Amino acid sequence: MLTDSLSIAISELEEEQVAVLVKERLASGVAPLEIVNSLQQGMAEAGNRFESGVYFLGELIMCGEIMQDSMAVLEPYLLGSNAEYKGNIVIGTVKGDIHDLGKNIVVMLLKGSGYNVIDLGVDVPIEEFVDATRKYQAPLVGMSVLLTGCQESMKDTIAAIRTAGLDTKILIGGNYITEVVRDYVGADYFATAATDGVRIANEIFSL
Ligand code: B12
Repeated sequence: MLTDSLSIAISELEEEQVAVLVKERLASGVAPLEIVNSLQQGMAEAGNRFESGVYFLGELIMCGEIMQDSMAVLEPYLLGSNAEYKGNIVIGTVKGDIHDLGKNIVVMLLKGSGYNVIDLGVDVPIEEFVDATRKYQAPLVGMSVLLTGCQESMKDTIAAIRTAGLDTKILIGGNYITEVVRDYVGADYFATAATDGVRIANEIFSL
């Protein structure tokens, strides 16, 4: 049961109310990531309604658009300003999956923490991950997945990176990822929140 008014507003697709609440919270000093969390919880509820047949694809699209508008407002607060350069990270949403709102938040936070992020976008073919990892000699590759059906393409992508002999750590993220998924697809780390992704990246780059 949602109790946060912002989570409720986005789950109810109340576009104007979401915009008002995001601005109000920023103005009253609420941390931008806390605002992202509220939005994320509301979107998960919209997803549940979709799953149970209360919402249809149109509502899901609308929900995504409201989130995108909110992120445009939050972006300047999430992108830190003068972090020192730490290194290259390749990131993308795996083949077959076009969800990118969560990945884009991770990209923003990593950039704000000083990383040079090579964002390959969504529905990324296996070879593109392999080629970019090689080209940028990235010590870390991030992969996003929200569709359970795309676990196999994530597994294949990771296998291809390993087979190519590239010396890189692989971090997977998405809201349903667990240790079991990490082990199944052969990744090194997993995260279900963008902030955990940044913490893991910092650990890897300080090794
Ligand atoms: C918005 C949305 C859409 C939008 C996406 C818009 C966009 N540009 O991304 C649209 C309408 C396009 C869409 C389409 C579909 N969707 Co959809 N969608 C959602 C919804 C409601 C919200 C996702 C979201 O953006 N959340 C907000 C962000 C901020 O959260 P997040 O993605 O979890 O990301 C956070 C973390 O997970 C983490 N993270 C994410 N990636 C990464 C990567 C790394 C490296 C790290 C460190 C961290 C990390 O950090 C983020 C911030 O903390 C979810 C519901 C849900 N529970 O997630 C369903 C959901 C994911 N969709 C679902 C489905 C079924 C579909 C469709 C198949 C529907 C259809 N019949 O066509 C299509 C698939 C299209 C495709 N090929 O990919 C299902 C998946 C079910 C399953 N088991 O696979 C869900 C779970 C809904 C449901 N409960 O049924 N969807």
